[in-house]
Amino acid sequence: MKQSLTTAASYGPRAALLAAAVFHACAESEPEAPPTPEQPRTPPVVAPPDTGRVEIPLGSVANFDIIDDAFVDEEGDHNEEANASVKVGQMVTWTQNGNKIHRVEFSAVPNTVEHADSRDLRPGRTWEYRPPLPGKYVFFCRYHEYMMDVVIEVVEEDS
Ligand SMILES: [Cu+2]
Repeated sequence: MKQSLTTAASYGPRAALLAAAVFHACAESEPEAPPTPEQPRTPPVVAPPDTGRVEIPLGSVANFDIIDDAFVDEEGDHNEEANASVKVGQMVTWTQNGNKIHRVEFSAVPNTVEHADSRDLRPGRTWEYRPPLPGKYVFFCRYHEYMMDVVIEVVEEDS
């Protein structure tokens, strides 16, 4: 009994070392799996230059930047000083570069025009709107009372 215990003890560590050595050798000689035809690599996505700003949607004619806590027009004017002038059907956009949630709503639109609403705009989102009729459109942020009275003048398409 004593003999077999001694034998086991003397073989034990050696066996463990051997196993470790074999495992190590295997791990080192394991070749890197080459990409197979069955698993094609995803083509690289061409990312726009990272300016840290939300990209203005293609086709935008007038954009309002949303920051905390203002709408900023393309001249850099804020809130009630901000404005834009577009033609009927042209695309007006908003880029959400703030950290809060904002929500664009119209407080004044021409008669018969529906009061549009962006719903919640989280940071990084954009919203676009095409005024359907000429006239004066006024928008504000539902969540921030200091973000208000921004005017969009909309004129006939051919004027
Ligand atoms: Cu807001």
